[in-house]
Amino acid sequence: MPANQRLLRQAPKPKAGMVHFGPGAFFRAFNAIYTDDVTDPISDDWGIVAVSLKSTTAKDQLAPQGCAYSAIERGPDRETIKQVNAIVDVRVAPDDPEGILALMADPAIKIVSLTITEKGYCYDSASKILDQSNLDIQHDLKHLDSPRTALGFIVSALNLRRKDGHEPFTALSCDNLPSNGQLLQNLVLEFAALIDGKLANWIKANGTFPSTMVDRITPATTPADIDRLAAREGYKDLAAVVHEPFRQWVIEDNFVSDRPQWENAGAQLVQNVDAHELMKLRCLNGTHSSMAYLGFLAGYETISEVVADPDFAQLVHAMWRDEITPTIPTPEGEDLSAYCAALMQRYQNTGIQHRTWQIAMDGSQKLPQRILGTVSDNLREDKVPHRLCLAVAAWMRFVGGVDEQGNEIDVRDPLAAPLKAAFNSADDAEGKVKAILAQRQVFDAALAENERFVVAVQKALAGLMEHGARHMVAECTV
Ligand code: CS2
Repeated sequence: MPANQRLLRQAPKPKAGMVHFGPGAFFRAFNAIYTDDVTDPISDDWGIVAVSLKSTTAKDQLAPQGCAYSAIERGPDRETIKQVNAIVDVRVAPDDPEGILALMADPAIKIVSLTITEKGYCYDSASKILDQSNLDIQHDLKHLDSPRTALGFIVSALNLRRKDGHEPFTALSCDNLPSNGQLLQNLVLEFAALIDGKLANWIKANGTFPSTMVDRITPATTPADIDRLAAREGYKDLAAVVHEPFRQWVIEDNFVSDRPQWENAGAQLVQNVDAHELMKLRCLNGTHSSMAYLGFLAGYETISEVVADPDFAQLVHAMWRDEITPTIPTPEGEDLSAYCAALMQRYQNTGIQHRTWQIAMDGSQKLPQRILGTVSDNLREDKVPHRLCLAVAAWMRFVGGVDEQGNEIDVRDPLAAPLKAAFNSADDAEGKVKAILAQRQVFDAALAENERFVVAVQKALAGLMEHGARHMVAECTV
């Protein structure tokens, strides 16, 4: 069945006011929908130019459809479909970096937003500073006119705006990182200072980098989703996305100039996002990653399958109750136990097929802010969070690359090779744990050398290797 280009092209498009890096499923199911919901295509100039840093996939999917696509909202027993028209153009950075820089230098662009995932920030997650050993960063520092990284594009475009006498755009990080705006600002300033100290000072004085908390569960779209949509609607939409009904966007209200009225679609504009972000990263992403590794090892394919196992559901409840919520302040307007109860219902949504393998990706970049910070806070209170330690051990077993049936695991992680080598450098759990804890990009020295933590993870890994994930989860529920 051909793409129904006529159907997807009918809507008028707003003029471009934003550039967005990272046009994957999450952005299309989240930022683009919030923007679509509040933008009048005739009178508002909030169209989004979406930019991929590497892959041509988003362009291949969106461009033939005039950048329109379907967002499929799936509840446990109901599906609704919305056509989204917020994207006005889609580009691939390596095809035309100069053209993208020229666009970003244009004062009509008020906001540059990012969903580039943790590794897109090219930083050392333990020390939080720019990773100058990253080859793309090295390239961008030398070739500012044809960058490869989001940081390179932002600094280069801000440099052009400064030279042209324009104000900066607001740089809006929408990735799952604590104080993501502050982190982005620090990295941009560090990068800019390596180019020109005056540029760094100008950005510091004039630019803004609001932090945000973003939340909507959005699994990768599958061919079956596209076929099901085609059977229902009569057109084949290669750019379609599937998402849960829930969404939450908390944004620090600190923009250089105007912005879409996202609050009219329910976004919360606040003075400080940090408590919201901590709650979301630790309660949601922390248990998501725990379920991803333990669930994958136990042979479960999706999160809804994982929480259908009463032992796993019990484990997650116990993590929230004893190990996670005691470490976080309650954000204004939230109730932590209601938040966690709602999370469990979201995980149970069988309309959403969120694969444990997908969430397990890039664990080396995710673990510090999702789980290890919580572990450290517990240890500071003289408590050993055994369930989170079991999740850390499951991650170690996962990156070891062989599942409980002896099959190879397709581990996707920038540190996959050193982690696998560390796992294989010893025969027993004690040695494996020591070798992996020595990875300073993931574990800070204080945690890696905490004896109670080391022993808890060693015991958990030994148990996983001997008895398997299901057994260990059942042991850990009380
Ligand atoms: C997930 C997140 O893939 C993952 O690592 O934990 O993408 C999660 O679905 C979102 O953060 C929910 O807002």
